[in-house]
Amino acid sequence: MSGQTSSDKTYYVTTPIYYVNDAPHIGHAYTTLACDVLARFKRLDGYDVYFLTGTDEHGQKVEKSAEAAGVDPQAFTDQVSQNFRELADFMNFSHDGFIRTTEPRHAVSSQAIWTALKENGHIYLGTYNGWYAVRDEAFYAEDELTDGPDGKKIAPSGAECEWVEEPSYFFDLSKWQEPLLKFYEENPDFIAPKSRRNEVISFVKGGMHDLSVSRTSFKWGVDVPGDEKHIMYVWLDALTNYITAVNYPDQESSQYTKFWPADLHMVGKDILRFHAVYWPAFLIGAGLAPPKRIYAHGWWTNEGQKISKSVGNVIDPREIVETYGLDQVRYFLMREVPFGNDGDFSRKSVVSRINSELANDLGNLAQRTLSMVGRYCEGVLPEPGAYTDADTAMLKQATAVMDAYRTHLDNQVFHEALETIWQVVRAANAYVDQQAPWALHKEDPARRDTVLYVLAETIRHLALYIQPYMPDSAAVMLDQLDVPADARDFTHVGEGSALTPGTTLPKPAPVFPRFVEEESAN
Ligand code: ME8
Repeated sequence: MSGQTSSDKTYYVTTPIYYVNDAPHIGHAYTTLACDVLARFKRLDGYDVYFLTGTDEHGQKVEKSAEAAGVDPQAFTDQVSQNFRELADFMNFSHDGFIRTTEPRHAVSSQAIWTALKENGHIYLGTYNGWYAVRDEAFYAEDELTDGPDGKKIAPSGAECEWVEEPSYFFDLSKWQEPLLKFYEENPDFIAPKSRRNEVISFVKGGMHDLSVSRTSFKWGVDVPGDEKHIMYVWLDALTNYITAVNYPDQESSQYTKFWPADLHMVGKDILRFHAVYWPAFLIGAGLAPPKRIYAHGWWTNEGQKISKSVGNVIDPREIVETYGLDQVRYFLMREVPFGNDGDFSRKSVVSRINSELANDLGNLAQRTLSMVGRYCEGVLPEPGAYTDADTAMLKQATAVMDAYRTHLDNQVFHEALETIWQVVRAANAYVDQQAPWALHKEDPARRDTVLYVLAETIRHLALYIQPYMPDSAAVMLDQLDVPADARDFTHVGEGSALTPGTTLPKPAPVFPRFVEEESAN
């Protein structure tokens, strides 16, 4: 990636901050999971990581939800924000920070970026006349809308729009076409995947209107400095969370100098425009560095249907975790869909991946290897003899994964990284079948020992690799091989940290049980 400097060993990754008007669902879990995998990977790879998530608590949508619930907006957000923290806990997310936009430090930071934009001549006072969709918290031009039933105007997202006419401050977005196109050109990795980059470029080439960045008709937001009749547009406030969390406006602070610009803002495709167009314009306009990369992933459907509260098919992450197991769900979400594409959540596919890839391929490999160590070697890891070509090839394939793994995750190709790891799993299963240690047991115990040792070393590597995706299961596998806690990061890939022959291993237990459907299910 471009633009990396001497602080190469730091990594700042963020999720969107989620609106508190809704219960957390699988889509939110998905985005944060992807960031969690990256954060865990980078920590294991020696980086100083800051992984941020949080909640977006201002704006008309939240104000209306609070009103509907009959509570004051702050009490409402306190309560609903907690649901997102709980989601993060039970999904085993390893975030370093959880930001809420109603925190006092965030008002300071949002007002500071506003002031910088104003001082740099990018904000002016006018009147906004136009269409606004509360659900999207977004303004739309007339020609983007269609006519819905009852003569309502409908945004491309399907949200209803209302006509807004009020005094407003504007950001001079219309002047940003050339600077942004130049920025995209000079930073070809800024927007990923490529197809999304092309979409953004053609949007910007189409020309942009100035952006209304304040509202006067409701109160739930950050006050505009110097003009308290106005509150800041919720997206300007929301995007600023990424710098609030690293201590902006204190640009001298170690947190800021260490982590800004962020390495990656992970978002869903629905909010790419805000991140890839408005956000770099705001930052550059305020004299700040834009983030290094925005990745817009695809959209989940449920058994082929769009997920929506009104359809009543929202997938509750807690329910699926309780049904299938946490690491199983984490694996499925990262493996099922080529990252970046839309994907379908199908229970049949979940079960199929659990049973074939986790239980059969990886679980069985570990279980049968460790049981043979138990049965044939009294649970003591045997001493290997001289390696054959097949042994060397097996070990080489196991250690060689690391380079490809790094590249895949630097490009956010999560499913390919897993596929690379599973090539080793399949090769190891083929190796067991070919070497047949059970047949060697009587005839050639020395050779049997070598084969079991090579397998144990291969499993050690597999367990190291799967840690970012399935941390708990990986820990159990590493415990079963008696790998010390301080020998589990990626510097321990390779033969320098090979298992010590003669170690007594704990009694193995299956890590990935098969999922058995209830009788009533078909
Ligand atoms: O947009 N499939 O918050 P939000 C995949 N507050 N991902 C999904 C999804 C689905 N079906 N549904 C939601 C906001 N997501 C703003 C963000 S950031 C400065 C402000 C995920 O609660 C996906 O990451 O509506 C999407 O971008 C995000 O949730 C939207 O969350």
